[in-house]
Amino acid sequence: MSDKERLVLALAGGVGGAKLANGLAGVLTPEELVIAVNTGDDFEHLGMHISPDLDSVMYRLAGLNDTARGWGVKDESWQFMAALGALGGETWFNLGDRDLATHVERTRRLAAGDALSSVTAALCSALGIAHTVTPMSDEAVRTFVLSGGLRIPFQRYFVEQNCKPVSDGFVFDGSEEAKPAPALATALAAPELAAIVICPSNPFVSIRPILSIPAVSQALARRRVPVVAVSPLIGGAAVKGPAAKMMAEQGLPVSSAGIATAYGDIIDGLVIDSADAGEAATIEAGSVRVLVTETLMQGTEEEERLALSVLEFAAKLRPRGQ
Ligand code: FO1
Repeated sequence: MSDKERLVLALAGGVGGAKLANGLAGVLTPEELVIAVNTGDDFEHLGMHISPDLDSVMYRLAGLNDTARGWGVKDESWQFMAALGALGGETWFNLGDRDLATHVERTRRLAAGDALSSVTAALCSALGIAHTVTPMSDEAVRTFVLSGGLRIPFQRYFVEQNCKPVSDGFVFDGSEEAKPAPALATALAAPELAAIVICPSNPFVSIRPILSIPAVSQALARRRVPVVAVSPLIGGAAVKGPAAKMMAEQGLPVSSAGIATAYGDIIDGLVIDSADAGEAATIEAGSVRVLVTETLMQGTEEEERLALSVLEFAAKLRPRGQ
């Protein structure tokens, strides 16, 4: 990447997305990076607006994330949940005491009329995050999992039903009418945009909701810059979450080659783990170039190392058709 042309747009959702987003934030300046986050997982719960993926990214960048649980805040306490349970309240979705403050403050600001992107910017600033973290849209887009004729709201599927229902498909309610949030729209149109990085997130329920916004998919189809995805699978298993199960249910091979198929012609390059090096030739037989490297991220050092490898790889790629 030349110095003149240096803006990276990262698309992220979930825990894997938050880790690479943090790595990118460690090696790029705030002027060089925009992190656009899935809000298809958002929902209204106990009168509050919960944005799980925005929170995962925000907490990781602020160094507040709980590494063992994978979601929420470290050093958490659960007095609110215990008290709520004692009152016979709804306890299927766990809200820690510290985490609760984020949802209460986000909900208050939204009720006062602020857009989700402004609220996110304010929360990030309060937590000392200098990089731009934006929801994919200020309008509501809600993911539903289709299963045996049912339409299950995403958090009911993910948390309450522990991802057990077989997924027949996914609906991103509201996406057709949704516009990209201002920072995402600006990044997609920026002359200095040099690469789009799809973080190692679930392609079906973390990345597709972002791509389901018409202006986003149109911008990617007309792209002048390489799009590089990082596979969320290592050795045929997801590092976390239901990606592998969903792939099998969608009739895709549960492998990084299957991830390349899931993204189709949206991507120019795919980063896969060394454990899956044997799949590189199969993937490259299509028009996707492959980088084989260590993709497991267990701390800042590994997040930043992977971020640098992804950026170097992207700098060598040309977008398709150019
Ligand atoms: N995930 C769980 O598995 N169980 C929970 O009770 C839970 C609560 C929760 C609260 C706030 C938050 O920001 C995230 C939370 N998550 C929980 C994670 C969340 O459901 C998933 O990480 C994402 O939606 C999938 O990317």
